[in-house]
Amino acid sequence: MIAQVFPVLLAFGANLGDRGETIRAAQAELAEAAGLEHFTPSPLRETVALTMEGPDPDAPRYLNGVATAETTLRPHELLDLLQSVEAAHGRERSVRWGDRTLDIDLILYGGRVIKDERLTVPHPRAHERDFVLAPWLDLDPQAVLMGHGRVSELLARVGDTTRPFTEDSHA
Ligand code: PH2
Ligand code: MG
Ligand code: MG
Repeated sequence: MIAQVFPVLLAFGANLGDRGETIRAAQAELAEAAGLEHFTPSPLRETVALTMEGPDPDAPRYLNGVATAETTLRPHELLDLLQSVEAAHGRERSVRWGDRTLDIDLILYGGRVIKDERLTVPHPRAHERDFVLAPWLDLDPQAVLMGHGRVSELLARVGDTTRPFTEDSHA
């Protein structure tokens, strides 16, 4: 039997360590992973840390990006893969929304709606996060977030506080 293929959107974030190196290394691992094809990363953006108390300009800044891909993995298999890559890059899960070396979130999985203890898809806050919307728009100016509409309009509504990140600026 031929496995079904689902388009997915992944979001990447890091605000500790060599952020760009970590995200690009994680993306290279995912691009090679079994069950993920056509892995296409966005440019990275420099963003202010959003904490439980709101944006914190004094916290270490994040680099954020997204990637599109196609997968034959089931949602929880893909989540296992993402969490294994996070763990390989020193991710510790202690403080909610705390500083981290690497966060990889599953934003969209085909047109599926998933809600359980481990996974909520579409990601419940993607529509209000410039650090997800802006790099996604870089990758796909026509992008639409299921349930919320055009990414260009969502980003205009929330306001874009992100900054382009030039990856060769510190090479
Ligand atoms: N991720 C969080 C909490 N806050 N802030 C920025 N700028 N970027 C993130 O990726 C981010 C965040 C929880 O996952
Ligand atoms: Mg996250
Ligand atoms: Mg996460």
